[in-house]
Amino acid sequence: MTFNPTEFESKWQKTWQTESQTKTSSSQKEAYYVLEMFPYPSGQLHMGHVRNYTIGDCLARYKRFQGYDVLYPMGFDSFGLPAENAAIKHKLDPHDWTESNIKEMKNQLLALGLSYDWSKELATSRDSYYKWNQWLFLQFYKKGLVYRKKGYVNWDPVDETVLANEQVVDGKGWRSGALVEKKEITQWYLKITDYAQELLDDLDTLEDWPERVKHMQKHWIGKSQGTQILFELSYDYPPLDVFTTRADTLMGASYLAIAPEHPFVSVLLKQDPNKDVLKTYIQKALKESQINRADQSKEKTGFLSNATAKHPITGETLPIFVADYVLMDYGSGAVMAVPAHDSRDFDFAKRYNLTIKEVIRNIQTETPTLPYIEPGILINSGMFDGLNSEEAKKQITHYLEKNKAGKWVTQYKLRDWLISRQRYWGTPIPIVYDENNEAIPVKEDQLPVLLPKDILFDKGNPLEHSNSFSSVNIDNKTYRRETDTMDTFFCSSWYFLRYTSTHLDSKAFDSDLVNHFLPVDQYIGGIEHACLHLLYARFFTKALRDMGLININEPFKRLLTQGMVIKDGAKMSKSLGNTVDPSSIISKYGADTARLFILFGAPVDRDLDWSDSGVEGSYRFLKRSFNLISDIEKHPNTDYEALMRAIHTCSRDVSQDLERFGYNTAIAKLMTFINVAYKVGITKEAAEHFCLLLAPFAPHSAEELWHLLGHKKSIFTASWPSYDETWLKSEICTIIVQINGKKRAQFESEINQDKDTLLKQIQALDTLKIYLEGKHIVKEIVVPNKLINLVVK
Ligand code: ANZ
Repeated sequence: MTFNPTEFESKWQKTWQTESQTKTSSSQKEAYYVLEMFPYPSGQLHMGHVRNYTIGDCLARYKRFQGYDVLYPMGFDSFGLPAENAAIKHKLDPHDWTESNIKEMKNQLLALGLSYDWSKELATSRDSYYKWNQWLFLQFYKKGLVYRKKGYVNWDPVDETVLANEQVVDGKGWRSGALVEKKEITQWYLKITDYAQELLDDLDTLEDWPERVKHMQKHWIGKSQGTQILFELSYDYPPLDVFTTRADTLMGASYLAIAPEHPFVSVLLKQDPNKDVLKTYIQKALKESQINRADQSKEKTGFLSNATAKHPITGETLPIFVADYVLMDYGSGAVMAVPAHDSRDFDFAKRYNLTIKEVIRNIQTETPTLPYIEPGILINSGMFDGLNSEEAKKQITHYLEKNKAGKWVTQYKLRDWLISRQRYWGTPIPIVYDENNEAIPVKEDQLPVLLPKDILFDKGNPLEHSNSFSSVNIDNKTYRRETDTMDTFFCSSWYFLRYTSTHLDSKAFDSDLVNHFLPVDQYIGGIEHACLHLLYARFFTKALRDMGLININEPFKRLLTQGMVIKDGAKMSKSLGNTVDPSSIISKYGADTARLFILFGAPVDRDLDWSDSGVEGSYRFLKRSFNLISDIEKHPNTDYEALMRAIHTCSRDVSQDLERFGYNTAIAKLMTFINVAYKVGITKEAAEHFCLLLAPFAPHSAEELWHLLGHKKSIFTASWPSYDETWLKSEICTIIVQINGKKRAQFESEINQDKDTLLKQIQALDTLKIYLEGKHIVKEIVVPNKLINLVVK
């Protein structure tokens, strides 16, 4: 027999599909849901995918062996920009382009031997899926979780299109090269902030999530407790509220600063004597990204308005600046500035020659260097002098509350989720507008709102220019359709629910099946999704629970974030030119070699360094296993006990490793077994046992060998082997006995015996009687599991 993986792999892949042994049966058996983050169908699988999916497949196969009813589905996150770019560049229909990529990627996934239940396949760009995006949007709408407001977008004035952040290169449109502007347009938002506190609290229930991911989400939600302070204005305008976590510094406030987008700015733009200067300032500020504006090291600039504010305790008059370092989407978009104790305010005060009043002092410092940003003891603060920062926050807030000038508040950094995209290749938002511009939800029985075909990609949003789409007649009245489509993250926020009942026509999902299979027992994907996708999916789950559609609190019970695949020390990427094409590895060595290398090369959550010699090593191991087991007569067993010890130890260790994602160490143990088997020969039973242990990792080779051993049914219909404890206990070593430095005997003993047990065994040895009778043992020297030297007199 020669080892010819490319031949037998495709044979088994076909058999597995036709026997549909990977189908979820929804039987009485306990359910286990293995899920991997579904790919964008670029058409080309990369090593990151291969790693992600191999890990999942190994788990899914192991769980099936253990008797679970495993749900292991795959689909495609197929809306998004690349299809539109292909349409522009190659004049292809985004739908055709996407479907042909899906086909190609599916073939690659099949070639890896991944055991998906393909009857569950979905693609988010098919109307059978996006219809339910629209239906869900309407449910959110009914619940008050959807609203419209004005927001800023990147606007390419030449292409007349909205750009995603990643399409803005050095401030210019990626395609036109035109200077990108900020444009304020009305857009749709989902109210994720309603769930901020629960999303934060429930992180504690996710015991099997990586700490790192939970930490990132916590930071992203960004809860902070502080004080809202009201400042009366010199203008006829409601008091300006500011958010501060440092109410203790209030007596040191020397000016207020508001964001360029703050509503009060529109008043200043009308009434300020220098409104033209202000206008120019704002135009410039709005061109900057939020990240740049928040950058600590950046020079801070502002516009001094003629409006002033009244200090709520001293009554002092404070100037008001419009300043780009204040962000509109945090707190209230306005701050009280305390230059002595905040670095940004300090820089700003230096630049504009503003009062820097020290009000907090660290007792240890005699001559303080400002800004001093730590807590301390209050000075120059009148009745609050001498208090420490914590106490002062309480007393000052209390004072403000009494005077109706402030209160305790909780702030979150988390913003509502802007889902509008002014693009074609996405889910149309199911809204129409009447002649008064009133938004009216499309009736549920009118879904799906289909994407039109009469589209042109040369300018702007194709949906706006499509005659068949942009206006619609309902009950003899003409309405204008919403032409925004949804952020593709909307699709991925609930696809794991749809998998339970992909082909359901009448509903988004079957609630009973969702409650049966979810939460997902094991979710596997990249750390890059730690915040957005994983947070949105948690939000959807909670919102759908509150609508009574499902009864789970969290979508993903366990989360594994797999490491990256790197080569020559850097992440594999096209731009670095260090990619390895999975298909070329599969056609040269076979899928099992690729899988084995990927799993053996590093612990699943660490980065995996690609190495050609590692791939060859995996290939050699499979070939050695194959040569041994395909011809066991050539390797008759010569030491039954040693073989039994080896296979049962291997069985125990592999089982334990599989329980904790120790895939690399499990494979090392399989390798150890093969080495022993080459020494002591093998039996049919041991060979079968080994095949079962190998099967989750290298399913094709295991299946091929299983059949060569005489089986007619698939190895994947067998159960996971148990190991026999009695073989594990009897791990034996040979102990040499020396008497006064000379070897006099040797005997077998269980490993790791203590000295007294060994002495008893020695005294029972007949051959030693002549050396020991009538003598006195003065000293014993023990080399564990090897030797004992007795000094006798
Ligand atoms: C006065 C003050 C004095 C502040 C001081 C800090 C130090 P965290 O902890 O992240 O919640 N802030 C509030 N809203 C802002 C906005 N829209 N744009 C930029 N900065 C804003 O941060 C809270 C602090 O960030 C607030 O406390 C406020 O500055 C600033 F010695 O108020 B502080």
